[in-house]
Amino acid sequence: MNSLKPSETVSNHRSGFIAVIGRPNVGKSTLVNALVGHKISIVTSKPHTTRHAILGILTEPEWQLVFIDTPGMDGGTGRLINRAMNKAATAALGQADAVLLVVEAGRWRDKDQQALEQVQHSGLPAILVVNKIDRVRPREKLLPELAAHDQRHEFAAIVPVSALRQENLLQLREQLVALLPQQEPFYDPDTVTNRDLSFKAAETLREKLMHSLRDEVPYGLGVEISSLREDEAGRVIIDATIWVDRESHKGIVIGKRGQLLKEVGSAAREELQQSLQKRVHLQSHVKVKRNWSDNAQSIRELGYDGEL
Ligand SMILES: Nc1nc2c(ncn2[C@@H]2O[C@H](COP(=O)(O)OP(=O)(O)OP(=O)(O)O)[C@@H](O)[C@H]2O)c(=O)[nH]1
Ligand SMILES: [Mg+2]
Repeated sequence: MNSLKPSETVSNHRSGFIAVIGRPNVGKSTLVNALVGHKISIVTSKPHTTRHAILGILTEPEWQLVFIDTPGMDGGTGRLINRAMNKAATAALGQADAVLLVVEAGRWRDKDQQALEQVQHSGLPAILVVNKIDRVRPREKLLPELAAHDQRHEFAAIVPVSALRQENLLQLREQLVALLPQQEPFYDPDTVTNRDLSFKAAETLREKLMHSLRDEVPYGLGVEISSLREDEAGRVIIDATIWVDRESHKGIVIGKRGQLLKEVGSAAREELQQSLQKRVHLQSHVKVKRNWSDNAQSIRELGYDGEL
C-alpha cells in the first residue's frame, strides 16, 4: 500500500481571503460583523463610513474565512482621502481568493456597475450578495431582480440576505467555503481581526461622532489616539484627538457648553467598556487641521499609510 509523503498529504481544511466590495452604504461592514459575530467595523447610516481595509476572521474546525472589509467604491475622485479609500478597496482584490460583491435589494446604480467591473477585472470567483432584503415585501418581488443580476456576470452564486436581521447568512457562508482553496488556516482560532485596541478606540469614537453630526462635518473628521495605557487599577486610559478640517466645525463637534463631545465620549466609552470588560477612561480634544483630508502627510499620520 502506498502511503502519502508529507508534501502530498491532502488536507480537507479550506481557508482564504474574501474581499467584501461594493459602493458606499450598501451594508458591507454590517455583513462582515454579522458573519464574524463580532463588531469588527463601525457602521453608520452615512456613506463613506469605512476608511481602511479591515480583516474580520471567522474560524471553524474545517475552515477559516478571512473577510477584508473595504471602504465603499465610488470612482475615487475628489479629496485625497477618498482616493486612498478607493485604492484600499481595489488593493483588497489583489490579496483575495474570492469576492463578495455587495449590492442593495431594489437598486443597481452606476457605482454598483463600476464595482462589478473591478471584480471582473480581478478575475476572481465572486458571489453577489443582495443585501437589505428585509425592506422587500413581498419577497417574490426579488425574483426578476435576481434574474437580471444573473445576466450581468457569471457569479458563483447570487445570495439574497439581510445582514441587519442576520437572514440567510448560513447559506452564504456555505457557498463561500466551497469557493476557497484547500489550505491550512492563516490565523489562530481566537483571532477575529488584524486591528489593535487603539484602532478600535479611534473607530468607536468616530462612529459615535458620525452618528451625532450632520451635513459635511462627518467627512472632515479624523480620530487619532495620542496615548492608550492601563493604569495600576486595571483601567484603560485613552487620550484621543479629534481632527476637524475647518475652524467652524470645531464648535459644532464640541457643542453647546461641551455637551455634544461629552455625550459622544461617554457613548464611545460605554461601548469600549462593554467590549473589553474593563473600566475605560476616555479623554478627547478637538483640533483644527485645515484640509487634512487632502494632505498626504496628515492622512498618513492618521494611519492610512500604504493606502495612498
Ligand atoms: N434595512 C437594512 N439596513 C441595513 C442592512 N445592512 C446594513 N444596513 C444599514 O445600511 C447602512 C450602512 O451600513 P454599513 O454596514 O455601514 O455600510 P457599508 O457598505 O459598510 O458603508 P461604507 O463603509 O460607507 O462603504 C446602516 O444604516 C446599516 O444599518 C440590512 O440588511 N437591512
Ligand atoms: Mg463600511
